[in-house]
Amino acid sequence: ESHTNGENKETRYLDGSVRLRNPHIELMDQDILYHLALGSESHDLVEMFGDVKFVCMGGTPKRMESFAEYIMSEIGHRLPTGTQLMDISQYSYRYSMYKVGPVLSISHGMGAPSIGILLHEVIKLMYHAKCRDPIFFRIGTCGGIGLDGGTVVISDDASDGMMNKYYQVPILGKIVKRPAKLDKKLARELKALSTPEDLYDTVTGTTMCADDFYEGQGRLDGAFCDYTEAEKMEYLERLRSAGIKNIEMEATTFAALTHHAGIKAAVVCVTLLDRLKGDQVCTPKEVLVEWQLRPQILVARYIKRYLQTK
Ligand code: R2B
Ligand code: URA
Repeated sequence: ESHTNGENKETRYLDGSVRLRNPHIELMDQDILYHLALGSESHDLVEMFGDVKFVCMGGTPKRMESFAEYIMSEIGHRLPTGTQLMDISQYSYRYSMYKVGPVLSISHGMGAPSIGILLHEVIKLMYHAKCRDPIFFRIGTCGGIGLDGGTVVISDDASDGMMNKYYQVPILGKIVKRPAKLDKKLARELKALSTPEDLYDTVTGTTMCADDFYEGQGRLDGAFCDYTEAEKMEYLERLRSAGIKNIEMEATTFAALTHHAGIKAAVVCVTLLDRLKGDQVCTPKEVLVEWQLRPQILVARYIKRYLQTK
């Protein structure tokens, strides 16, 4: 048995602050954001995070630390004298979080459960801190379908491995399906920020979100494989015909939970390889590091543009 959650209306207050779709939270004496090592009573969340406008998430702590450094120089933000960039969630030993003025840079780990837990807590953080109209970005990596390695893919839609455009999660013994919707206007605005001078392509399309890196993405190089190369190629061609440009592991969860919370969101990933040509990531590390800057550059352009026109 399953049911689909209704569309979200009135998910934000009139001033743009995030309204929680959970009546229990405001009845609690305190809310401990366990995996962030923060709490509504132990920390002054309004003081610490009230000015946050952009939440940028990506898989690894290292990449999100360097994104924080990068965005700091891009927006010309200066830390108060005598202070340095630090991991606010250091003592959670789970996720890393950096704050640079209006920008939060947070690592989300790999896969739906990891980013799902984080999103619950970050959405509550937005609520406790009274952040107004925050915009969420996932800046990540992926496998491309018929795209050269190093191509930037902006998702305008997200589907799971069964080509369903929702995020599915068992709740109280029932499968709940939440529409995995991304902000198409935001995706178009990001696309418009790519330029012919970029030495790589930036494309828009549907992103497939798998629950596994190997069999779940049709790879032949996992510890197990019970299909043939021809079957793999047939599946990838089927994805390609459906407009799927890339495969990663968080897009449906990210799209569905932000949409459910009424938060504008976009997914921008760089392809590490063309899955029509292979399975192993064999590009040298230095090249991968350079490629991983590309989604960051695009999102930084958006943030800079936004802050300038305000
Ligand atoms: C992309 O890269 C990771 C797997 O290597 C996963 O988090 C994803 O979505
Ligand atoms: N991340 C994925 O999930 N898949 C890839 O092929 C590359 C990065």
